[in-house]
Amino acid sequence: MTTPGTLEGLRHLASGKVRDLYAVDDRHLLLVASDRISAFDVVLDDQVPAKGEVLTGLTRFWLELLGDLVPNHLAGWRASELPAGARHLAGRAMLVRRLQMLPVECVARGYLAGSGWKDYQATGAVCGIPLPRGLRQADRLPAPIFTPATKAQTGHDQNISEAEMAERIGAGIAAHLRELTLEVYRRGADHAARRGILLADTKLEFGLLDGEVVLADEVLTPDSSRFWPAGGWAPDSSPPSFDKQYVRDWLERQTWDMTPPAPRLPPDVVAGTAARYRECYERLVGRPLDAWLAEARRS
Ligand code: PZK
Repeated sequence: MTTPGTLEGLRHLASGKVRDLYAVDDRHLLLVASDRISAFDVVLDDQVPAKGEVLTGLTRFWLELLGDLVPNHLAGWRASELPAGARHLAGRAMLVRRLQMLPVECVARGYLAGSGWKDYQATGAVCGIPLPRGLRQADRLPAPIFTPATKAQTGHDQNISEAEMAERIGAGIAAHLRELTLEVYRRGADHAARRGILLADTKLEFGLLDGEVVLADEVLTPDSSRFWPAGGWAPDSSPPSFDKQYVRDWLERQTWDMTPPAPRLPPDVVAGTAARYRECYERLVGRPLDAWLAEARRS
């Protein structure tokens, strides 16, 4: 279906856990979101139907919403805009402009979760940003914070201070990325809250094109962000993620040491997870996922 390395006429460049990247020409790449799913850092053997279309449809929605804030890498998504060998992937594929990627992960957090919670427990701060005492896991922060990280080749990204970020990419660009990331978070969190979803945090990637900062990669998707159902949020807990709740809950009940391979998922867990991804798209975008698929395949 979306096996990496086998797209006709396109050279495979790289694969992440979920997405595959291909060269199109000097100036363009093809970014394909598969139906693969990871949990506890392991890619499962089961796929979640239409998960890739949810990631791509959401990214396209947010990039349009954010178009007045920052230029982005999206160059085409309709079947007619994709390379001939990739038209069958319309809905899950994006033609993107080839950027010089900036080697930092730009993270904004509105709530205390994941590595932010861990750092806070150990130091009372996140990426060197001091926070009030007495915060609990999943607490809302007094204001959203910018917590950059470096891309680790293996394992987890490493949180860094803004000073370290400035050393890597320059103080001017670092300050610009900080403001863009916080504004993307504020707009995304605002929009999601009106649809009953909390945006706990999100990770963005940027690149340069002709000296201009450009928003890249996937944007405000369940794979790059923590979405929590607003109704299920409570401090002092690890709120279930909107999308992977069934998978994690089920895996936690199995006898598994969290090294590959993971146990195969029962059909009802796969179906429940697919329904959650679809619901995530439909709540945030306000339109059926099938409308996105039809639009992408039409032309
Ligand atoms: C780029 N990645 C991460 C994503 C992978 C790896 N517009 C761009 N121009 C140049 N490079 C990239 C992008 C984007 N987006 C993104 N690595 C390079 C990545 C998906 C699968 F294997």
